[in-house]
Parts: sequence; C-alpha cells; structure tokens
Amino acid sequence: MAIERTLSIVKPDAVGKNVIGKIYDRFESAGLKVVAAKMKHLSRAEAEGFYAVHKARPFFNDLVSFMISGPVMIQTLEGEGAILKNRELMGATDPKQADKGTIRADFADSIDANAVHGSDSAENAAIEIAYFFASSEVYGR
Ligand code: RTP
Ligand code: MG
Repeated sequence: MAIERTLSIVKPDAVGKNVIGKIYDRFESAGLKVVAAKMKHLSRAEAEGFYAVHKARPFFNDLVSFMISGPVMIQTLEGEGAILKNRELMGATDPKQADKGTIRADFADSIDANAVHGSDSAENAAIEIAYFFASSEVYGR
C-alpha cells in the first residue's frame, strides 16, 4: 500500500480532557507518524472555511461553534494507507456507533463533541493539509 498523508484534528473536547497524548499514542502505535503539528484556537472564519463542504448541512453552525469553543491540536499524519487507517482508528462519527477500542468510542461524548477529525479521501487530505500547513512545515519523508 502507498505511503499517504492525512490531516487530523484533536477537537476542543479532547484537548479539554487532556488526552492529546493518549490520542497521539493511537496514531503512533498504528504506524502513523506525526510529520507536522500545531495548536490553534480557530477563528469562526477559519472553521467555516475548513468545513466549507458542509455549509448546506443543518449541523453546520453547531459544528463551527463547537470547533471554535477552545483550542484544537492539528496534525499531518504519514504512513501506509494513512487516510483509511486514521478513519479506522477514529471510529464512526457518532461515538454510540463507534467500534470498541476506537478513539471516538473511548474519548468522545456525542456526535458533536466527537474528539477527532480525519480527512475522508486523498483529494480532501491534500486540501486540508494545505489549509493549515505550508509545505515547509511538513517534515515527512
Ligand atoms: P470529521 O469530518 O470531523 O472527521 O467527521 P466525519 O467525517 O466522521 O463526519 P462528517 O460527516 O464529515 O461531519 C463532520 C462533523 O459534523 C458533525 N456532525 N453532526 N448532528 C449530525 O447529524 C452531525 N453529523 C455530523 C460531527 O461532529 C462530524 O464529526
Ligand atoms: Mg468528515
């Protein structure tokens, strides 16, 4: 399988619960490497731009308000099949539906406060990584 990069965000609920390190351990234990990282308190405009694909969805305003409710930890992950691997580690969007042992099953409280974001396709991964990181800030292979 090819080496890929994906964009991951530890959302405000998980940052507030002090589990950044526990979530990073899931990535590293699965062979995903953190090749870029920054903590940031997003502005409303930054969060709206990041989630622009969801603009027409009924949950858009709640999603943006939640994402700016506190700082987030943003990282680029690199590894074999990184996009799908990260989605598997995260678990289903709604933590009640998420498989045991996934990040959302273990750390998320609700479909809104669901601990992590992960890119869902190669195309979106490239867009999302470039949204937060200059190429000079990504230290991959
Ligand atoms: P994410 O983009 O954050 O990695 O999550 P995802 O792919 O699993 O879910 P997505 O469909 O992209 O939705 C983005 C975020 O919006 C919130 N959401 N709420 N109330 C609802 O029905 C609903 N659906 C989605 C979730 O917080 C989800 O992570
Ligand atoms: Mg998504």
